Amino acid sequence: MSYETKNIRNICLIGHGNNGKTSLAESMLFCTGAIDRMGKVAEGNTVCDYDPEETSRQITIATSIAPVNYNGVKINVLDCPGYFDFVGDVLCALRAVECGVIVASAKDTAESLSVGGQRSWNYLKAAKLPVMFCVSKCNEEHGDYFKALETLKGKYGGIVCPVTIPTSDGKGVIDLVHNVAYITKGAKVDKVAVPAADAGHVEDLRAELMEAAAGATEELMEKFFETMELEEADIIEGLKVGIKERAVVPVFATDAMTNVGTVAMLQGIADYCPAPEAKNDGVLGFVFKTVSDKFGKYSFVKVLSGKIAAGMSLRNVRASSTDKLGRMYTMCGKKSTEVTEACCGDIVAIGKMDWKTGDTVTDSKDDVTSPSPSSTTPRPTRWSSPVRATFRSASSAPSSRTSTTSTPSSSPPVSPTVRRSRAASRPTAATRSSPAVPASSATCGSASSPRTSRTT
Ligand SMILES: Nc1nc2c(ncn2[C@@H]2O[C@H](COP(=O)(O)OP(=O)(O)O)[C@@H](O)[C@H]2O)c(=O)[nH]1
Ligand SMILES: [Mg+2]
Repeated sequence: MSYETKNIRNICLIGHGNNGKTSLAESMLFCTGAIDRMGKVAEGNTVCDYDPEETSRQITIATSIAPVNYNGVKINVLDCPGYFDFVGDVLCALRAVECGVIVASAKDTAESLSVGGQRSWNYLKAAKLPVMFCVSKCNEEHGDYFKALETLKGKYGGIVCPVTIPTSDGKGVIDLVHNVAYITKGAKVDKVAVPAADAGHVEDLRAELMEAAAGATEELMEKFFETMELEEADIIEGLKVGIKERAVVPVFATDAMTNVGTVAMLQGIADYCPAPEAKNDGVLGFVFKTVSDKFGKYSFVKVLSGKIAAGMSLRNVRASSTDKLGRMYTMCGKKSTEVTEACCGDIVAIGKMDWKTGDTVTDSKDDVTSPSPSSTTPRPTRWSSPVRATFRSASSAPSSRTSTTSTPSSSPPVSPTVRRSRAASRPTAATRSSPAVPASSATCGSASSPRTSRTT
């Protein structure tokens, strides 16, 4: 199936380990029919945690990609590791997405939002990427969505606003924008009227949402002040603009185990997440991840301009070599499906290329410059977690993998906004840009992961 740029969304799931990112990706695949049986992390059979190290430890070690086709929109979901030993892979993922979804647990709210959540927030802020929150495990015992929401508001202020909330009976979620409930039965979802038991609460939260959406533009604010209400189309417009500008941070409720809230969240991503920028200035791609394992060697490329098609030859700017492309694939975890093209904004895996993470590839003979690193990058600090200790002692891999190489360079993930503004200041039209190449790009997403232990 071929897509247009306007129908592509690239998001990453980040946040504290164990908060439910991999399970949410699995639920997204299940609810959209990409898989007919839902795997479980504890059983080692999820799409995204496929490496033996991951299945045995029941944690995500390297970023996996799950393309989710939701009503004609291709949502490339990048499921990132939660433990910061593997932060290199998280930073690589940030360079390929237009929005970061921080997954926070409705259970153990304080813990799940403190370390991992705050770090994720800092990374997204430095990358100037829009943020969404997903409060997971809403149906788990002691899971409390509203407590998590209050904690988020306390930490990040009034820009945080709920878009979906759980129904009081735990059977679904209420979409506050459209004022409907999504009641979940297995993979199926019924859209019904808001249950009477939740109606009063919903009214208050909708008023809050309207106010947040109104703040996105002056025009919407004026409309809002006239009637103290906004129409549905205006709320949507306000959310889209506000999210893109990081002036609104929406919060979604999910429970991956029961698939509650998953479809409503996919709808929200399709509706409010920015699509990649559509550029047609020759072919330009950025290698944000390289994997070499028993399943094959793949270079994961984000298409920044034009279209990458099978049979093309592209010039690797770093290596000054022109290479004929190997076979192209859409990857879903470890499963590869051959494709013949990838449109601007999409992510494609290209087999058997001698490329490295951080490389820029192009069809142009002109110089392609990479913007210099911004000084705003958060430098990931050393983080000693129990996992690291376990990992070191249990793994046959050299300990250097987790000690220094998972701490990437000081170069940042560069957001499209930064790229655009930098591109605008460049002197010649012929010069095109790609995200910054980290000073130690060869380490980005590499040595921290056994799955990508031969990553270059
Ligand atoms: N009850 C419940 N458990 C969940 C949910 N999401 C994840 N879990 C469990 O929480 C644990 C960690 O989930 P995982 O998806 O690996 O979290 P990640 O580290 O953020 O990717 C696993 O045992 C999951 O089965 C949820 O929505 N509800
Ligand atoms: Mg995971």
